[in-house]
Amino acid sequence: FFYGPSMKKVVSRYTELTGRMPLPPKWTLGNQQCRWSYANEQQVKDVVLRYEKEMIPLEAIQLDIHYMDGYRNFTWARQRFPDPTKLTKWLGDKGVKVVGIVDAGVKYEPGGKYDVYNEGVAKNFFLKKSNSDLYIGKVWPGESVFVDYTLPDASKWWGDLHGKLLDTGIAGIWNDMNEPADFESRDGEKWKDVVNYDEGRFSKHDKMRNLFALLECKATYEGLQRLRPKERPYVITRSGYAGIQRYATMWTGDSNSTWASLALCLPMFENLGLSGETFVGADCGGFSGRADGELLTRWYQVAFLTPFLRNHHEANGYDQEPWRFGSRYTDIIRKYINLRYQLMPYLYTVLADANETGIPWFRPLILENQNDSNVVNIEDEFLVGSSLLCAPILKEGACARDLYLPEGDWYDFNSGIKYKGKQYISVIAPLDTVPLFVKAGSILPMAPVVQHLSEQTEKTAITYQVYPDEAGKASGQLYEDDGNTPEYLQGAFERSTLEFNQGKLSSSSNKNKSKTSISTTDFKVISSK
Ligand code: NBV
Repeated sequence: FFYGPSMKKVVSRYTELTGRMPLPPKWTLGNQQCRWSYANEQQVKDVVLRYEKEMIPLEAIQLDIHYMDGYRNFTWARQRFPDPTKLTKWLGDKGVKVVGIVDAGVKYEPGGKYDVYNEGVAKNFFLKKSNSDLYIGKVWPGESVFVDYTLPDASKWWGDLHGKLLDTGIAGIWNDMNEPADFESRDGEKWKDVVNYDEGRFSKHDKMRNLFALLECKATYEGLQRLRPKERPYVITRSGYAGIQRYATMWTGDSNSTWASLALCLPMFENLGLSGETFVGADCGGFSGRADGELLTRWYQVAFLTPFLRNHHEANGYDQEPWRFGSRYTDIIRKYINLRYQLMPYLYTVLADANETGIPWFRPLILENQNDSNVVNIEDEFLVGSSLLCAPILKEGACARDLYLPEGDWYDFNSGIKYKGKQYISVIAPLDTVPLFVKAGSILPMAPVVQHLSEQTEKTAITYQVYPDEAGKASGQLYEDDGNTPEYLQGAFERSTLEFNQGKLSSSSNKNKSKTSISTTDFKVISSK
């Protein structure tokens, strides 16, 4: 039982118990692109070149199951990806990282040359039935076996296997199908006879099912830590359990390319955040079915403010990259991805807050306004941190909407118009506009638009947008670190407190406690209209 009484306190205490999200590498906050599947090297290169041509920032390509040889984990299909190291180097030179999928099922291949299967069998690392036979399920590789992650040696072995992928230049791991999914036992009935080691208790699957993905991600995360101790691991998972935030970020699985699915993103992200998992997102544009230009654009107007921003789509021959529906839509999508990169100092600070306190990035209004009965059921607006409020368009054809502004004064980010809070307002929002508001009294640290986050270095000039309250004051925070190593855990970061008063902006930090004034050329005070 977690006593608050504030909701923030409850989330904070809950994550104190189940763990808080370690900071992922900063590049994971950039724009990512995926497809089931980019099936060969040329397709990957073409997509990246098109991103360059369109001048849309791109941080990573996620490779789905077709990069593997016959869906065998930790292998590459050499006929289609002849030289993976050369490919990841080519992409790396363009500032683009590669994330590779790893499925839960391991190809069952007795007498074959698949070393992962052979070793796992020899070492007794795969799950068995009560009669001691291997449990064989059916997934992408056909007949498949699954690791018993409750065996400490099996987990270590699995983690170490990722060296094969890292050696080819893979930067992050995507854990899919880890419910675990099984085409022959979708209800899990067949799994009931599966026995897990479970510290010598030899527990049945009924008790252990929820731990499968958690322990798989733990094994993966710890493997990446051992293999690359100087870099923060990046794992993304489809399934999880209480505490999954310690090991993996998450996306919401196979959503539909529909307006209803887009609308569902908001409560899903909010609930995940309130459950401790802050780094979340959905397949931008939806996974199954067909979006159109309007839906894809409106989806980006939500996704540009979610921690995980990745366009992904199923294997039905229907492309969904940002340029898919023509320049009218591409231009708007670019505008919002650019805005995300501009807001990066603010967003990274919000992420660091989540790491320190457990309070999520993507917040329902009630988390900040617990005593306002008007916000209890609002699930078509959200907050990012406590300063930004977004009321996206979630209905086809809509170019305007009503929304509620909670207590305080709010500046329209687009027009600068200031509104009183605790009231409903109507706003116009043509396709190139998402209703976005900044709470009076806030300061947004901003960075220039870049094509890759690595171009926003420590030397990048941060500028500040100041939104004064009625007394002419504002405050904010800025968190900065190297964005890549775990050294922030040893204090290698700078957290600045920003204060605006009587027309002057000053900053003091954990490194430089005395107040330093910020040059007037580096900040802009938004005057209310
Ligand atoms: O690996 C293929 C897909 C993947 O694209 C998707 O993101 C996952 O959620 N995967 C599911 C398996 C296919 C399910 C139909």
